[in-house]
Amino acid sequence: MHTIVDARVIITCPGRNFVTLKITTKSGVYGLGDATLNGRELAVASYLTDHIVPCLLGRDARQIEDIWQFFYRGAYWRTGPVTMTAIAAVDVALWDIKAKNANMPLYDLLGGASRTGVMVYGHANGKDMDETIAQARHYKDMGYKAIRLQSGVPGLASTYGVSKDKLYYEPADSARPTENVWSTSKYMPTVPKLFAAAREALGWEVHLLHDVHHRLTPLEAGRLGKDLEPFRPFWLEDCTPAENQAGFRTIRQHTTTPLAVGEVFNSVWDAKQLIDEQLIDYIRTTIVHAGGISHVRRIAHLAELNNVRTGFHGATDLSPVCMGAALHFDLWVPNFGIQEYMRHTPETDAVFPHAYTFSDGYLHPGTAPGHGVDLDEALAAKYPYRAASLPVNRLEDGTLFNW
Ligand code: KDG
Ligand code: MG
Repeated sequence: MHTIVDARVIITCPGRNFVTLKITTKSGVYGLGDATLNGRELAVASYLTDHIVPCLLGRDARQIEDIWQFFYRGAYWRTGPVTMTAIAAVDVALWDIKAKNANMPLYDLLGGASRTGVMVYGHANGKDMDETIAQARHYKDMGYKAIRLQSGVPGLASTYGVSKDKLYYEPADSARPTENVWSTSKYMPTVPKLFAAAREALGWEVHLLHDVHHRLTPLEAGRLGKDLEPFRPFWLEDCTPAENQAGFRTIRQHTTTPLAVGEVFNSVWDAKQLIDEQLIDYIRTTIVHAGGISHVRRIAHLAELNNVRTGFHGATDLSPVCMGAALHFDLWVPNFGIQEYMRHTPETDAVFPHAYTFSDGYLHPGTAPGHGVDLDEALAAKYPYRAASLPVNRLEDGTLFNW
């Protein structure tokens, strides 16, 4: 009855590419897991189809932990975004099945609701400060309690993270990567000005966030954090690349602005020093890119011991399946901080009918058994895969840059 009899990868592009794993058991119950890795969708699809599915068929779907360990420890080549995204898809699909069999919403199976809703933040983007503030007002009017502010930088033609879309966020804009130009000296003074204007326009009740997208050195990040302190930011995100975790000690020595990191992490090992030494305040590692619920749960527990809260990545390139699973996790996890929420297009929402709802700045995962997100396969088949890459950055002298 619990034997896995089918596991299939479904790729669809209702505006952007999404990869979904569908696992079915002998009794006919199925579960869905997101396997989308922006710009590398086909690599994960191949990893699943060629290496995981043949080992999954015939296993007992109830043995989530053993299956997770098999694919993690048994792979020899451990961790990495492609591997961990593929493992996450299996893990989330199996949790979905377990919760459906138990006739429980996933959050109940995890330990029950710890809060009535999940506070989310959206992105206010603008080509300049005025446009960003106008967009932030719009989010506030929609009920958002937290808003990320990103603005174009005078003198730079385009800036990563400042998308033309307003409610969605899609930086993968062409098959071959677009090349943006970056200047730290042009960027640095713009952010405190933006925050000063935002406090003036929006008041002090609303939480304000900013994403640096890994563009600064630790010392520069410390300076930016200090410059932002008077405006009480909720967090400063990805202010420096985190491969060198010790670099965050420098930032901590210079600022009390809370720090958020981890959307590109795929394992607890990427964050261990940051969390152990309390060098960050929010861990952003997502369920889809870090081995699923089984592994992110370990990261969250380690974080809890060190006063670090969760703040999961939730841009438009994470599918509704990931969002559904994340919201169940968020509703349960004791050390929840905030959840990013950039919406999906109506086409995507139609392909992935879901139980989660937004109201007054909070999302709720709904009470449907499982994670509450489904996939309309017939509709999905109408949107074939389209290659799209994330941009790269160069400095003004042409140096390829991405710290
Ligand atoms: O795929 C990459 C995007 O999801 C990323 O640029 C989004 O930085 C991001 C964010 O914080 O949402
Ligand atoms: Mg980010």
